[in-house]
Parts: sequence; C-alpha cells; structure tokens
Amino acid sequence: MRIAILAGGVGGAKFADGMMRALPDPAALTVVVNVGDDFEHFGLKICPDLDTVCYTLAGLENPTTGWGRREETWHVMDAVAALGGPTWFRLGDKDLATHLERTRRLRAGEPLSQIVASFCRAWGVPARVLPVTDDPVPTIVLTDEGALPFQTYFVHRRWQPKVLGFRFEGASRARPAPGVLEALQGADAVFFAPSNPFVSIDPILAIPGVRASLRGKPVIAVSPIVGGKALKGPAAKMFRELGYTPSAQAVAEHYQGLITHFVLDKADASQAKGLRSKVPHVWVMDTIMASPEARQRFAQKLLGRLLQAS
Ligand code: FO1
Repeated sequence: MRIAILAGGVGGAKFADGMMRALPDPAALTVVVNVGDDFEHFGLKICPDLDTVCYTLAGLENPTTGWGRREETWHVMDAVAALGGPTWFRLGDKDLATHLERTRRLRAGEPLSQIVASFCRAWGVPARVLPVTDDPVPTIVLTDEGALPFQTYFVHRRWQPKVLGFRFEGASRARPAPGVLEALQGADAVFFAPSNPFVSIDPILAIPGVRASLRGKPVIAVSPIVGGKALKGPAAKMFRELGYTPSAQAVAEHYQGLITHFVLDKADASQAKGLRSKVPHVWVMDTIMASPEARQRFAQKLLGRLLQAS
C-alpha cells in the first residue's frame, strides 16, 4: 500500500507520524511538504514545515510547541538579544545546525529535496519526505495591514492581522521536486493532512502538475477544523475573515472536486449527511491525535476503511 500525504505545520507532521507508524513498511509513505512558510533569516534558509515534519518523524520534535527540537538550548538567541538583534523568530541552538548546514549545501548548489533526503537519513527517518518544489514559492498573506511575508504574519504579528487573501509567489513557474508527481501518481491513496487548507495545503496544490496527479485515485482530506475551531493556529480565523463559517463543511467545500473522501471528527457528525451531496465518501471518526498512540490508531483506522472500501 503506497501512501502519499500533502502536509504542512504541526498537525500535518503529527498525521504523517501516525501514518508512518501505522504502515507495515514506512518506506511506502511519501510526505509532500509545503514550502510556502520558508524564508531567509540571519542569511539562513529556514524551512519550518519541512523541519517540523522531519523532526516529528525522527522523534526529535519539541513536544510542547510541535516545532523546533526537544531538549533545546537558546544560548545563541540569548547572545543575539544581548547584541540587540532580532529574537521574534526563536532559533534554538540545535535547530540552528539544521539551518546552517542546509544553507551551506544550498549555496554549494545542492537541491533542497536532496538536502532533505540526506538529513532524513542522518536523523533515521524511514519514510520519504519531499518539498513539493525545490524552487522558492513564498506565501504572502494579504491583510488589512498590507501584504505580509508568511512568518511576519504568523509569528511576528501572531496571525492577528485580518486576512484578505494569499499569494504563492512564483507558483506557476515552479517545478515539482524530483519524485513528487511520481509519488502522487503511484500512490494507492493520497491524504490531505489536517493542516491549514489556505497556507499549508493550497500552496502544495498550486505547484503545476500536482492537482492533475491526484486524479483517478482515493484522495482523502482530514478536517483540521473540529467543532468550528482549529486545533492549532489560524485556520478558523482565516475562514471567518474570508467570509466562511469555520466548520468541517467549509473545509470539505474548499476541497470540493479534488477529494473523493472527507474525514470529520465525531464532534461534527451532524454535518456528515449534508456533506454527502458534495463529497462521495464522508467518514465520521475520532480524529483527535492527542498522543503518538492516538495518531497511529487514527491512521490504522483510516487504512482499514480504505482497504474495506477498495
Ligand atoms: N512559531 C512561533 O510561533 N514562534 C517562533 O518563534 C517559531 C520559531 C520557529 C523556528 C523554527 C521552525 O521550524 C518553526 C518555528 N515556528 C515558530 C513555527 C513556524 O512558524 C510554523 O510552524 C510554520 O511556519 C507553520 O506551521
């Protein structure tokens, strides 16, 4: 059973971890990761979604924040602060090694997808992790305070500005990273992780060839909205600011036409019936991934239902 997951952010990383634990052969999993959150800081190439997925699959992630590394120290940030430098984006000492080494290799001409594969080997990650593209496609958040680079909106401004829209700069010229389209085309099923539809999944779908690669197979989206709220981050606030009532239904409608299955949490079971006219298969499940075991159980149940259905 070859599985591909489109993922971004902490929720996406957790879902990928559950699926990797659930699959008999973790190498049968390919995680295609959003690169829209990537930016340059201190002259270093920072790739938050790639790092969050790789750290989580390696068991290295900070369990409290979900991003950055566990057992981290902050000596460099403290020394930067003493110099009056920027500390709004927290870079731990061990995490900095990832940014330093990635930047060194990029400057030497190594493509991002090769660097990620090499880091995954070093960290002992058995699944395949791919950036959706090796080209920079920064997400710009259009807000009532102007067009903001993603991390400025998300971290510096703590996602408070009112969102009016998004731009995925250069998406139409970007090329899928080597192996991305093949992984999607060759997958027995593709999952949209319970990530933010606007700034984690849409930037992946915007890369040429990705949408077409989803045709003719089960495409299963897991709702990141439960009970009208996002489990983490600005997804619900974005839905509201864009004129939609934040709900599992709004997520399903956002993906309508692209997905064959939609998974919503049992807290939103009442919405299932209405959704069946929009998405062929609607599954009501316990989608809350409160622990690594819960992540694995959820993924196992999803795979079980897929096998039944096929
Ligand atoms: N998120 C924050 O809210 N504050 C931070 O200081 C921060 C630092 C950071 C460093 C490395 C990294 O990989 C992620 C980091 N994040 C931080 C999270 C990041 O902004 C988000 O994880 C993604 O961009 C969206 O999910």
